[in-house]
Amino acid sequence: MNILVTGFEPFGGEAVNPSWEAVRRLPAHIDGADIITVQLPTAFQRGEQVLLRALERCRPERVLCVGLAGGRKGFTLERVGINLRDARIPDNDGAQPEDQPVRPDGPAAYFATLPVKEMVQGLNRAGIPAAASYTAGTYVCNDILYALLDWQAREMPESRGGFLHLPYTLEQAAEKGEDVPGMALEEMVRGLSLAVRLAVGESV
Ligand code: PCA
Repeated sequence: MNILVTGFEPFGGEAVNPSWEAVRRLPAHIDGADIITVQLPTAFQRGEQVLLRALERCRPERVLCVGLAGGRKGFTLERVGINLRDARIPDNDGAQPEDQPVRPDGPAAYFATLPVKEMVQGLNRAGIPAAASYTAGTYVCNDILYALLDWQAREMPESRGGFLHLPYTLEQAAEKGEDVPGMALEEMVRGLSLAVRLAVGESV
């Protein structure tokens, strides 16, 4: 069993992106599964290119893409990717698509195929605040989730995929003001390792 776990490069003027900081700290193996980690550019076009190349190269049985959702409280496991690009800010290549589809001929949405509820429950049981989410937004994270699920549906329907949004780190949150939620990076790494185990465990 192999699982591809991706994180994003920083964007929107931030110095770090906790998603890549957590992903790059994962071990190479968890519960007998090989973990492949890849950093994605936070850019609509290049992000998809890097993802699709990794998918074709590794043909992973499980894929968990991870991104930052600054302002959310805990981990959020996304249940759906929608066929829409509507960027509030330019991506790292300066592209800012508005009201455009991810795939002009694709379905309106794809549901994540990882066991979202089990993952949320498992995380909560381990003391990591986590919830299911029904919107991954309309920026690069949603784009990547949609592109992933579209590729899996066509090329590798037996594989499973999903998306995890992380909150700000404590340092990022503190910079933004007293009401902004954050989580310690070590806690994120612990939670992400468990999320990977839960994503893989279903079939073992
Ligand atoms: N978060 C952004 C894109 C990259 C990231 O980490 C998003 O939620 O779309």
